Amino acid sequence: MAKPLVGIVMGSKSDLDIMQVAADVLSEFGVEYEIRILSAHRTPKEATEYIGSAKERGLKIIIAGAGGSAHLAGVAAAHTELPVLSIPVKREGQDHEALFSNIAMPPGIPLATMPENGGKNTGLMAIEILALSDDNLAQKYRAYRKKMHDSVLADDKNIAQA
Ligand code: RP5
Repeated sequence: MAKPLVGIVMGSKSDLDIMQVAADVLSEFGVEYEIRILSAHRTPKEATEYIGSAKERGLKIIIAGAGGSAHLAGVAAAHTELPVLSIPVKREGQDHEALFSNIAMPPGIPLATMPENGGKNTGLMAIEILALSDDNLAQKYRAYRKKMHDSVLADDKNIAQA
């Protein structure tokens, strides 16, 4: 089995439905990943140990997701030189606090904040980054984009003929 390249970490089991979407994208492209539940607040030592050792364990990207104050992604960015992609988790009835928290990082510690609940595009962004140094993955990604392109043109043709 290939070594995991992406670490997916979330603050709570309740974030899993959102984070699983990113994991499924990685699976679709055959990219191995780790998936963990580690909280910046409830398990701070374990969370920072996991993130702090990610690079030497061979991971290339961290995807971190949390809701509410959503400190996990920012804390992750502070503990690694790897790119960290954040998914702000937003539930019904909540405001945009997770998103606002994640875009308010101090200069010097970058965090790539993706859309609220944006599991799919976050998974695809990880694929784009990994594809920069993996021709096989780049080819798969090109095919994915072409399929999407062709499907829109097929829809267009159908609607024009209706
Ligand atoms: C955050 O608080 C978690 O990431 C989750 O989005 C939210 C609620 O957590 P639970 O109370 O459902 O465990 O830290």
